[in-house]
Amino acid sequence: MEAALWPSGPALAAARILFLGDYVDRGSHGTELMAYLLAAKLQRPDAVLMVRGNHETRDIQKMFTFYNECLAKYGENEGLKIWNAVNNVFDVLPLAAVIDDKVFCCHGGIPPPWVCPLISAIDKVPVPLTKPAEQSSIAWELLWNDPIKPNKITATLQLELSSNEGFAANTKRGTGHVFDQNALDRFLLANQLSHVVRAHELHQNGFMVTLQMSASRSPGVSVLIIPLLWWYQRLWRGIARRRETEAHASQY
Ligand SMILES: [Mn+2]
Repeated sequence: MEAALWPSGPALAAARILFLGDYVDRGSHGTELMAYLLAAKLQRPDAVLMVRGNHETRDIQKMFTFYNECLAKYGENEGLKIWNAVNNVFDVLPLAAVIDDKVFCCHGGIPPPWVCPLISAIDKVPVPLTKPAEQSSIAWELLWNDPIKPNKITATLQLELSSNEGFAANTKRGTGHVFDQNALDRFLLANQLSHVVRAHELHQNGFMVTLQMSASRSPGVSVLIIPLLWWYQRLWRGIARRRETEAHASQY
């Protein structure tokens, strides 16, 4: 990914790029990263695509770092304006994307069927969505959910999963749900999809396959975890390096 994107940057890369959220609260360069991504988006709106993550919400940023980052960098007045302006963008970001009618992408995970029977229901989530927790349970599930690996399922959890169509309370996060293989299979079948790609968890290797398709279905991968945090950090380090090089060159 880095080799394909970095030489030209997202705006000129010979690909369309879908970012999967959590652009802020991840280090001290949230404002710079957003300026960079939005500049790329303005240059090539059709090729730079962004979905919303759970950190693209005001309450979370106040609990984490982005709110204070804006105020510390730009002062109480301008900082608040900038923070609000960035969040006004977050309020209208899509919550999910489908690639080639087959690959479902979101930040957290699939929503339970009693909240979202078919993915067409996502189109009815209000826009702008200023308070996802209060305004839309579909949005909240897409932002927060996690898959659970079979080897992490205890007997108690299995009972809860079995009686809730493969979903159980997400105790690690304190909100949203975890979902199992059965939930994933039902979701893919109901929506005629082949894969789910999501973010929300960091993996040092760059990605991780969490759940495989059931043997009765076509072989392949059904959930991928893409650690965008890792890539954003590399992206930002790359920008910083390039600036240093340019600053160095301009001295001579
Ligand atoms: Mn997240």
